[in-house]
Amino acid sequence: MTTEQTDDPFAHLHDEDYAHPFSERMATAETLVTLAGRSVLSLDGAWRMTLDLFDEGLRQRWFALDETPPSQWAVPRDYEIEAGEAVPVPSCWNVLKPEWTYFEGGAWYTRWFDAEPVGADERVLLSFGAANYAALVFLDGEHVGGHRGGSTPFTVDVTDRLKPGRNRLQVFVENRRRPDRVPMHHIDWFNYGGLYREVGLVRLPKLFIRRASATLMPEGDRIRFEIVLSETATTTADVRIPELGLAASIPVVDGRGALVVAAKVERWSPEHPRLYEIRFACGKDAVTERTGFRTVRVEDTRILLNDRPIWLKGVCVHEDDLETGKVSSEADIRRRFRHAKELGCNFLRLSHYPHHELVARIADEEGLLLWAEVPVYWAIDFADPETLADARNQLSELILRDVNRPSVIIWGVGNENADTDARLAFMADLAKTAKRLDPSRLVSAACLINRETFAIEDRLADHLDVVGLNEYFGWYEPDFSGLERLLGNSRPGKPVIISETGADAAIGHRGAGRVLFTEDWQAEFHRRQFGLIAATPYVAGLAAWLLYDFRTERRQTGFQRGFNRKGLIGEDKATRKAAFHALAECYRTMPDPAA
Ligand code: GCB
Repeated sequence: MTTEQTDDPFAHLHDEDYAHPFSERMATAETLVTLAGRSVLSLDGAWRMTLDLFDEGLRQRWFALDETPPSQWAVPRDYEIEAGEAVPVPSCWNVLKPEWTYFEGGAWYTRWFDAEPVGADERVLLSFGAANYAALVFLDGEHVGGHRGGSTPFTVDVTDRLKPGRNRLQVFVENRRRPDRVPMHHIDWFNYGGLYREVGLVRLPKLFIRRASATLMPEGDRIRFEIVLSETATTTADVRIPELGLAASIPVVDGRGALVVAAKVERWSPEHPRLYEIRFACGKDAVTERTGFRTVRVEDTRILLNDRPIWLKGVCVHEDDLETGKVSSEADIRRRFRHAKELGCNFLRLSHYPHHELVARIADEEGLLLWAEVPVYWAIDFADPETLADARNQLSELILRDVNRPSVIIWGVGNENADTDARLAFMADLAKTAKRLDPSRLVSAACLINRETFAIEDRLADHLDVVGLNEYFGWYEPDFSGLERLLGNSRPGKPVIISETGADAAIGHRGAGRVLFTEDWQAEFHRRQFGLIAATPYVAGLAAWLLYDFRTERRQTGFQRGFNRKGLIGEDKATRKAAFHALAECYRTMPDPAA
């Protein structure tokens, strides 16, 4: 029985199957639509929001309100849109009111917008940059779609539901931590909730370009174009790169087309981040991309960018802000990159989930290399096929969203996951998914150490191009000699990136020797770590943990007070700790491996 099938006004109190009707029509990577160069009507701004701890709104069907005043309702309800708080979108509710800081549950967002009539040859989509973790979308009282996965974009087709004139849009967003989600409930960052990236409305012709990509082939003298349409049409699409004088027709069969064209391009690189404008057109639709061309591959234990060895001087970064939580503005992203460059970086690891879409776009312009990843973090429920489907979908959405970004060179498929058969099968599946969707980039994960042989050995490594290793010798493991032994013992046979290493420091806390939480020990830690790492021939890069201190409930000592303090810069995003200068000096004086 569901609440839909009865007149009993108390049915919702007893119906534990209330969520079932909303499990249909979920947006996935398959339904994702590129917004590159498209005109999007912004639906950001003031919305109304009501917190909902118990999914009461799904039980009572808060989306199916008529808009008559409460006194007219046949059955009294426990919800009124006007009683909600006025909140901005994008935002995270946790930072809007002190009493909402630790709220984990649902929230009903509502706004109205005016729409023109839908033309006969038109599709209308709602687009969402991200909602953490799951979202259900309702238009004028009808359930129109939903999504799960807290950091990837999705679109919902509302062509058949959109009314000319005023429309009421409601989104139920829910951020409960659960053992079967990706990530699961135990994480070392803050679980911000809400509609925290942009929302918009896009109008497209019925036959539209769902995705289009351009990739430089490994030999470097040909570009492969790929296009996917909204329908299984057989037609042709056009591609043009005006600066190269390139124009070609892509044959499209059953809605999909690919073409390889000879081209002489100037390569994109950190020193010379050359971008080209590409225009794809098909029927009445067109998208414009700005992309760059480069190759990346592995040879023995080295990473080659444009066929030259590169050492990745990097730092990890979270999306975390004292005032906005997980909301990133363009100014925030540019500030992160300014700080990373000041540190001497050519590389950032975007931990531990897909960051805002603008991040890779700006990295393309700035000439920074990126590791982008999905939150397959710690003790995921590897045996659950639904969890795998969720992880696979998040990874696919990330790859399809960023496929034209030359800055992204590595897809990360997991972080520090215990070595079980179920984990191996799960993560091998993700590595295969990444390779299938995008053979042009490298796949990595933060792998494990074999404690018996004391070597970098992980069965997952067979499925990866690059072995990531998080290690904290000198911090969680007091002795640096362990690192020396580990690096000396290991024969990984492929490049290793130290995907994390770091130590906590409270700003202004000083002391000599291994005094934890001092700026001095953090600085010394990074110097000693770097000395050992940079001297190891198979190590091809380092992503130091991390650029800024960040909120996390699990860190509660007097020095931490709800923050992970391994930032090289404080949570004010301004105060550089001694370790910032120490690592900057290491990066500055490191010889160029290509020289
Ligand atoms: C790790 C995790 C990272 C933590 C970090 C730490 O290995 O991957 O998410 O925040 O250690 O500070 O302990």
